[in-house]
Amino acid sequence: MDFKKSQELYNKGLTNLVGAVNSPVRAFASVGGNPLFVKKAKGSKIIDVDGNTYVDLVLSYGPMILGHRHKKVQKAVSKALKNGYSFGASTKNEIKLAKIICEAFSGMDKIRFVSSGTEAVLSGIRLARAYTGRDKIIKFSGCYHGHQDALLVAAGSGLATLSLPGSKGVPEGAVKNTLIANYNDLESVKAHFEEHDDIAGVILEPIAGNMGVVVPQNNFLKDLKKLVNSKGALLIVDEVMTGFRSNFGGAQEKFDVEADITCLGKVIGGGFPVGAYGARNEIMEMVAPLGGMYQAGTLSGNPIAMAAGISTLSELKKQDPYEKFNEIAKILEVFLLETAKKYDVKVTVNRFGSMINTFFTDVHVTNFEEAQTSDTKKYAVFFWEMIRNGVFLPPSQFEAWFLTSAISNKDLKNITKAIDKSIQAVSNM
Ligand code: KE4
Repeated sequence: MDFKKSQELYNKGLTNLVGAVNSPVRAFASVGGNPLFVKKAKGSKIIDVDGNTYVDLVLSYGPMILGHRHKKVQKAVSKALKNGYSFGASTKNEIKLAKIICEAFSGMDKIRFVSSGTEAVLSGIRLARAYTGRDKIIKFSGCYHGHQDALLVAAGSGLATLSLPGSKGVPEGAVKNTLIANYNDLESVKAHFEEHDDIAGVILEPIAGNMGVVVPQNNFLKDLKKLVNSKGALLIVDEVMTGFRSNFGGAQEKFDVEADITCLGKVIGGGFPVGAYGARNEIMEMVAPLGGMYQAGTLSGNPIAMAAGISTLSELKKQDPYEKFNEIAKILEVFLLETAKKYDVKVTVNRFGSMINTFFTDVHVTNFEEAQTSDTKKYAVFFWEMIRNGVFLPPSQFEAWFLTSAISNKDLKNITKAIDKSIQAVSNM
């Protein structure tokens, strides 16, 4: 397997693109080596510019749940293109996609489309503040909600202290209203409510997918919702990654917890730029043009993206692949654990629906601190061995692997073969 053309494009890309990428994780910084450049994809496969074919478990970090270039989506997009690309005016398909999504989320009467998950979350945060008249927001360490200033934070010295900017260019003022709690630790949330009476909302990923996969333990989500609402604050559930991934609708449904505000992205655009936020009427009616909370977007509700979203969700509803996802994820989990045992490599595996990943640690990972016990050098060796054996994983330990309904039994065989060779490579480090 050679990566010569990717290397050439990488060197060329360095001239006008920062790190030759348009999103940092694509630079492969945490696994070393240079990024692969993709030529095309179809179904469960992705093909790089050197002609190497991989079973794709990145799926554009979630959106390609039906696999690449699904015929129904391709047809819907081609049809939409014939009518025009963008109008700056409303279209019928925005109503259609809004209806499909609101019917899938019990807590959502209305939705507003935007063009990315970041935009969905920043709007959701603003909405919580507009509705409650309060300023502070609690987020959980290890959860990622896009790159808005207020949520690019690092924990202060003690958890209860105020946050510090987590990125250059984020002023202290931008994070002074952001508090950090520990995932799966209700006490850490309670501590903030004891300290502050101006908390507008608490935001979390219902299944965390940005620290590797971390699943809520016991009744964490239910207890959190009760606590948050008892304090007059709102629960903002960031389903950008989890929405329509583990069931048709939100992961919140799996835990029988109804968000006050839901943020969406990825799958609802089927690979085109779509984000969204939604809530019950009394909250959404705060949003302009009905209410005083301003939010806008030139390409919001873009007709091509709407066509992709409608066809993706309609096909997903028809396929109902969720049981199949659970079965495949279980097979991968068992195989990973057995293979790690065979080669005496310490791993733990977390999964939920079509999201799974392995940590190179023997710690059961339930929060970011535990996730950080994973040996990222071992992950780097594992990643490149999987690449060489035809499987494309996220180039970072702290991401989720995604399943597509286009995966075949042959793909599964290739993945398990690759896992065996890759875990063996880790054991020989
Ligand atoms: P975007 O702005 O990237 O569309 O969405 C931000 C976002 C919000 N909320 C959650 C839970 C997310 O996972 C994301 C984005 N996820 C990353 C993958 N971990 C996107 C990949 C990337 O940054 O290139």
